[in-house]
Formats: sequence, structure tokens, C-alpha cells
Amino acid sequence: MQTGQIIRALSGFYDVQSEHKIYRTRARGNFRKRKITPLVGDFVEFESESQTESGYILEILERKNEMIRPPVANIDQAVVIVSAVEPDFSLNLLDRFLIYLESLNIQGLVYLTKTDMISDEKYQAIKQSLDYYEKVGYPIFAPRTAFTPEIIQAIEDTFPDKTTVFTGQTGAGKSTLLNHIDPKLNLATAEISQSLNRGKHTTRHIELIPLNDGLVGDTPGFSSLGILNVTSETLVSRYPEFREIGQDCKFRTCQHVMEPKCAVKAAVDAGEIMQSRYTNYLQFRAELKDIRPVYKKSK
Ligand SMILES: Nc1nc2c(ncn2[C@@H]2O[C@H](COP(=O)(O)OP(=O)(O)O)[C@@H](O)[C@H]2O)c(=O)[nH]1
Ligand SMILES: [Mg+2]
Ligand SMILES: [Zn+2]
Repeated sequence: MQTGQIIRALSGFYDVQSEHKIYRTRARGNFRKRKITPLVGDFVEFESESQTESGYILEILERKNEMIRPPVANIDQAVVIVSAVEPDFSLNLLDRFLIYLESLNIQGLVYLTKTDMISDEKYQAIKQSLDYYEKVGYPIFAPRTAFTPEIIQAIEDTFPDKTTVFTGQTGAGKSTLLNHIDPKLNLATAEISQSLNRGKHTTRHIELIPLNDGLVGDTPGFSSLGILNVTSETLVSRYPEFREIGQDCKFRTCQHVMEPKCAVKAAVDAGEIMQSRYTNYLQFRAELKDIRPVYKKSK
């Protein structure tokens, strides 16, 4: 018996990486009866005689977390790709991504693309916003010049011993950046996939690629993002700076809205908490009060 991690799923087969080798496996028949579907990212116990014949997955180890779109398990970190333009830079969308990652206990990193298409002035404004995110715990990669060897190295340096996904809006530049990290990947970028998508349903499955002693997955991305995995009550806990500063609120259960002696509101007024973080929080809260929260399907 060996242990490994599923890096690819295709028509009933699962490719499992174990000690830098890849084994093709199938799920044992009783998984279906137990209503268990192996996911890319799953750590598994498997047996395989050789790399050329297919082996069997015997057991799926407990998942640390599970992303829904795309379906992938055990993610340690997500690089949120945000573009300066096309699509327009949006702190509202960035906050949506980050609160989703917080709910899954995934470390968020933020990577700014398309800086070659903006003025110095615009760049400075975006950079200043992103510096705030760095301060509250999200490492920022915002190169003034795109794809320098230094920035590629810096992002690759975060990969070892981790499962990383690239996420973000469609067209932000996820696949382009991954192609710069490893040109052999040759991932399809916008122009090509746009023409493929026209009138045709493309089923995109995720695959984890071994890169710099870690596993990295490209994802199709989103055109828009609701607020997943959270209720109007738990939203407040998805903000690292609210968690910290909120300890000084008069009420332990303070939601930082109407309550007296709220340290978070005071910090917003004092400019210590970024205004847009708080405004977006209030907006998401209102959205969540209107819609039914999305719960994960029970397994
Ligand atoms: N000018 C410029 N274009 C970029 C940059 N990154 C990506 N693009 C372009 O943006 C489009 C979408 O990129 P793609 O990687 O397919 O985005 P994805 O949907 O996030 O994977 C493509 O035409 C890329 O060539 C960048 O840093 N600068
Ligand atoms: Mg892409
Ligand atoms: Zn408060």
C-alpha cells in the first residue's frame, strides 16, 4: 500500500502522484456504494503494481477543504489573479474571492496583471490599495513590469510542499501567467478559449501540475461571483483585520454595524481599516440577508 495525491481525473481513472512518480488508478467499486467520489487533490491510499498498469484507490483520507468551482480538495493556497484593466480592477470582487478563501481556510495571495496597460498614476493607486491587503495578511505580487524573471521566481517560491490553485476572473491572465512560469504547459489563453466556447459546451476539468516541488492548478475562473459558504452572521469572521481589531469592541458578538463602542467602526473612521473593505462588508451583508445562504451539499 502506498499514499499519494490525485492530480488528474479522466473518464474513470485517477492519476496519483506519489514520491514524484505518477500512477494510474481506479476507484474501488465500493466507493460508489459509499457515495464517495474521489476528487482531484485528495490524499489517498492506493495499491499499484507498476506505473504502467492501473492500480486501485483503497481509501480517501480526510479532506482539509474542498472547493466547489472547480471541484478540488486540500488546497493550501490560492493565487487570486486580478487584472488592472480588461476586466477592470475591482476591490469588491477581490473581497468576494478572499472571503470565500477564508471560509475554506485557504491562504490567499494576490497577483496583479496587465500593469503594462496602465499609467504610472493608475498603477500607484492600485498598488496603494493592495499594500493594505498585504498588511492584513495577503501577500501581494504587483510587478510594474509584467513577467520579469524576479516576479516569476517570487511566485514559484511559494509553491514547494503545497497545493496551489490559480483563481480569479475569466480573462484576468491566470493561464498566461502559468505559461510564463512553465512554457511547456502551453495552456490555452483567451483568444483560443473564446473561440472554443462559442456555442459549445466545454467541460473543463482541473488538473494539478507538479511545479517547483508543489502542485499547481489552473482554474477556468468566474465571470462573476456570488458570496459562497457564508451567512450574514459568519461573514464578519472572514475579515482578518475585523477579527483582530474587533476584539476591542464592547460586545464580543459585535457585527460592527449599529453597535455602540465598536472598535472596527472607529478604525474605519480613523483610516486604519480601508473604507472599501468596510463598505463592501456592509454590501455583502445586505446581499446575504436577501438571499438564502449556500451550504455545501452533505456527503
Ligand atoms: N497586456 C497584457 N495582456 C495580458 C497580461 N496577462 C494576460 N494578458 C492577456 O489577457 C488575455 C486573457 O488571458 P488568460 O491568461 O487567457 O486569462 P485567464 O482567463 O485568467 O486564464 C489574453 O489575451 C492574454 O494575452 C498582461 O500582463 N499584460
Ligand atoms: Mg485560463
Ligand atoms: Zn464592532
